Amino acid sequence: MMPRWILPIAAALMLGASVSAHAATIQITMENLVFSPAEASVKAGDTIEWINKDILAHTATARNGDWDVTIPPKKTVTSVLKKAGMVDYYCRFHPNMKAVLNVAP
Ligand SMILES: [Cu+2]
Repeated sequence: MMPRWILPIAAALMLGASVSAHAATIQITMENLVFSPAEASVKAGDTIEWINKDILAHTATARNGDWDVTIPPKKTVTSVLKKAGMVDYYCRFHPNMKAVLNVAP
């Protein structure tokens, strides 16, 4: 039996693949309460791999409300960026964790 969270991730990956043949996967790491890189330039349709190396849960929460990803301790969660724009995001549990995604169309 697959864990329940596998299905949405698999669906998101397939969706991302169909958006663009050139979609890339970008890794953003959360370690010692810091997003790295703090500023990343990506493209709409790209997949972000959110890698949490901490023993605490983190979120990647867009200030404009577009997305909100929760990453459990020591886990990796993927999400696909659908909208272009400059997005400030932060962690809801640790508001000092801040970073920027520059999403090109
Ligand atoms: Cu956090």
